[in-house]
This record gives sequence, C-alpha cells and structure tokens, in this order.
Amino acid sequence: MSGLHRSSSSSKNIGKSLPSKELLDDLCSRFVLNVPEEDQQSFERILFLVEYAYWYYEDNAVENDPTLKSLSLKEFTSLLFNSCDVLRPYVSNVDDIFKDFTSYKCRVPVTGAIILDETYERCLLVKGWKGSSWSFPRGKKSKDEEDYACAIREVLEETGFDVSKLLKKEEYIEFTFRQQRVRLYIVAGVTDDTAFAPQTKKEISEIAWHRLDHLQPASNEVITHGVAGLKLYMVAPFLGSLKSWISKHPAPVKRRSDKPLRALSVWNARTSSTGGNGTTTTTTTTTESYNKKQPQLIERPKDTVPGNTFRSFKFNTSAILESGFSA
Ligand code: M7G
Ligand code: MG
Repeated sequence: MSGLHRSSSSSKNIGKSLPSKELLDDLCSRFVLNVPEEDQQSFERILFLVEYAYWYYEDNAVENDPTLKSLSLKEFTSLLFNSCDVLRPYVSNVDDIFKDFTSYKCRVPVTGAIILDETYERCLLVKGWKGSSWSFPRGKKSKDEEDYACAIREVLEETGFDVSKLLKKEEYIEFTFRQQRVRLYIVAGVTDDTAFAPQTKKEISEIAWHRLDHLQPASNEVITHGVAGLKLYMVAPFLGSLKSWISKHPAPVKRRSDKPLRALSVWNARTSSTGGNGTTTTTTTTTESYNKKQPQLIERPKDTVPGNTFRSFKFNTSAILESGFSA
C-alpha cells in the first residue's frame, strides 16, 4: 500500500514535546546503524531505515508516552539528522535527501493482486491507514524479488490471505504510471467468507469486497471516485482490462440478476482485535520484529540513476565505530 501522507500538525499535538536527543540517538543506533554495511551505502537505503525508526517512534514511543508529539516522516527525518552525530554532517542537505527519497519511492516497481469473488462481480480492496482511499493490495518490490513473489508477500502482509496456490504467473494486468511499473495478478474465484486481516500495523484500516460496477469512474486518473462515492487510488486504470478479462473467463458461480451482491466489509481496524491467523494486531511491536524487516532492500528502479544527494553520499563508518556502536 502506498500511503498518501498527511501533515501531523493536528490539534491533538498541542502542548506535546519533541523526542529527546536520547530517544533519537537510541532509535538511530537501533535502526540506522545496527544494519549490515551494505544497507548504509546510499541515502535511499538510509532513508528506508529512517522510515522504520519513524514507524517504531509513532507506533510504540508515541503510543506509550502520551506527552510525545506525533510527527510526519519529514519532521522526524529532520530531527534525526539534527540530533545524531553520524547524520549531522548531512543536515544541510536533508531537504534534498528527503525529496530524492520520496521521488525514488515512487519509482520502485509495485506488484499486487486483483482478488475476485466467485461471481467475478466484486473485488477485494484495502483502505490505507492514513487517508481514505481504497486500493488493490499491493506494494513495493524488494531487491532481487520476483514480481509474483512480491505480490504474494504484499497480499499476505496487507490482507493475511495466501494467494500462492491461486496466483498464475501469466495472468496479470500491468501499467506504468509516470515512472512506476504496477503489475496486478488476477486471482479469481475467492469465496466471500474467506477471513482477511492485515499482518502489518497501521498500514491498513479496512478490507472489503467492493462491487466492480461501483468502482467505474468518469476518468482514468490515478485518484478517482467510484459511483458509490468511494475514493480510489490506482484502481480505475485497471478496470477496463479487468472487464475484458472477465468477459473471456466465465465465473464459477452465476448470480441471479434480480439479487445483486452487495459490498461487504470483511475487516476493520476499529472493530477488530485479531488478525487472520489468530494473531493479535494490536500487540506492541518489538524492536526485533521491526529489525526482522530490515533486510528487505527495495529494488532499485530500472533505468534510473540515483539523485545527486545519493551519488555524493558516503556513510562515515569510522564515525559510527567511534561512537561506541558495536553490532
Ligand atoms: P510501505 O511498506 O512503505 O509500502 O507502506 P508498500 O506496501 O508499497 O511496500 C505504505 C504506507 O503504509 C506507509 O507509507 C505508511 O504510511 C504505512 N505503513 C506501513 N508500515 C509497514 C507501517 C508501520 O509499521 N507503521 C506505520 N505507522 N505505518 C506503516
Ligand atoms: Mg506493504
């Protein structure tokens, strides 16, 4: 899920304090310095680590300490660069580094799945935690990861559902938006009593079956509104090809036309406390579980060169060693 970002300066932040230098140093050493050297080679890698530190800050530190201010990733990045010795030399470039990182993120290829029910009248969409748009379950490819493997992993992370036995490698719809390739595998015939629940924290807020004929928008824009007023993100451009796929593939279950199926919400963060495999989604995520995700290196977008700030970046490893850090 590629989230749309929202400014954190809301009224609930009034009177709250910024994280201490001690906390920022701790987050920096745990998430940014405590990784293999390979991951510290460029700013785009560093910024992915900063993002993990940020999620940990928001999901754990802020949640456990109500006096702490909730921040945007940009604010957090700037504080971290200002506070931590190894990052401070680059603080004058932090705005450019952040800009390059966000544009880099938008070029990493994305794969996922269009999951259809048994009538092929509804598809499964997930709603992002921030914002209110619905999209197909999907996400960025890791380094050296096959397209289909990324789709299986992202669908599992975002819905708790394993499509590995159902996914056909040749059955997909693919588009390139600006510089980002998006491939969605068609996984058809999933029963609507299947249990879904995301495995990640604060990424997905709701999962639902939506009627395809309610998604058809007036345009092919990336952000659109369906006929039911649904806000959609990168759904509309796939609908044409999806309809033609459906017209060539008979659905396993035929619906009576006088009894149309309704949209069906199957998981909601507000009302649910358990995940699809019986795992609790509200448990405090430990540093270890965040650390486990760190080896996930993002694939470098093809035919692109890193931005200037990345090219000139060389992490000062001796400063890290001098800071007393040991792996
Ligand atoms: P992603 O993993 O960067 O993208 O998550 P991908 O699915 O395209 O690979 C997309 C968005 O979900 C992020 O920009 C965040 O807004 C949100 N998000 C994802 N994760 C794993 C977390 C998390 O652990 N904590 C929080 N607070 N937000 C997350
Ligand atoms: Mg994801």
